[in-house]
Amino acid sequence: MQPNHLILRREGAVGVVQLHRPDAMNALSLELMIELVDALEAYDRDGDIRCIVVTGGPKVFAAGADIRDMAEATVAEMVRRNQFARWERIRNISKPVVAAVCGYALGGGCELAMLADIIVASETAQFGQPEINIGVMPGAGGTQRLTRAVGKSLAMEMVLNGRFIGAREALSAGLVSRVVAAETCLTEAMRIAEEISRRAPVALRLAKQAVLAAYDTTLSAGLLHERALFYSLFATEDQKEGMAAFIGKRKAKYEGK
Ligand code: DAK
Repeated sequence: MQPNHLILRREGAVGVVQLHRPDAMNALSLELMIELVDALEAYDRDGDIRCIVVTGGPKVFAAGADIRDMAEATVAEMVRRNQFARWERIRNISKPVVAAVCGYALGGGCELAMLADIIVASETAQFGQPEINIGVMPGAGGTQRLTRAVGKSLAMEMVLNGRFIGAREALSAGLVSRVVAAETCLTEAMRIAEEISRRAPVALRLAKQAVLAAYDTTLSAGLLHERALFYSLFATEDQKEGMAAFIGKRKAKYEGK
């Protein structure tokens, strides 16, 4: 069944999810979030997909959670909705995810972009956590992931004062990995995703896991974790294939085995 607020397409081994709620700045309504998590998990299970791209429209990635969904909610209702579980499922996507961000990535939109593994920003991108302007605060990782990415002082300005940062500032602060012209943002993200998708699938997933572990382990625990994952890759056919291909001066053909 086609989702209402997403456009899904695939190019080779890259699965693309485009947020599409243009009349509401791609606000992440409850329905959109259900569709988004389902789509990401479907790509994660799909043996033909090796990398995922998440994008929005040319003017807005996503302007946050849908304020209308939350405006009248009580604590009990928010608890019952258990939206954190849904966000957690995005965090658990095991294949690499690249976000292509044009225009506003605000509140939950910025948090969604930060759940991606790589952010490609267009010159027009604006990142912000403006929840303070509507009497709340980030609720899907903004205070944690943003702080880890850009450091305390800038994160505080963004969270306490609703300051937006543009693409260049996001690049120099370490929030995004590159800035490109608006017209080429999705193409560039697709190019990176396509390149990633040619690499050994099991190694990709474990390498992603290892980098993410750096967020919440000590260096010693992280190094041990990395070592165990590294050893385990010697049980894969892809490791034999990759190394044999290098030595044989030919292109490796990875099967994800
Ligand atoms: N929610 C609902 N509608 C939104 C929206 C949003 N976040 N953002 C924009 N819209 C709607 C506007 O109401 C307007 O609708 P109509 O009036 O035309 O029906 C339409 O999109 C166009 O918006 P504007 O007329 O405002 O357009 P402008 O170009 O003037 O301004 C803007 C664009 C993006 C600067 C502005 O719309 C804006 O400031 N939007 C709100 C940004 C914001 O405050 N975002 C944070 C929302 S709170 C959680 C997980 C996540 C979250 C919470 C909990 N759990 C796991 C529990 C996240 C919370 C948030 O993100």
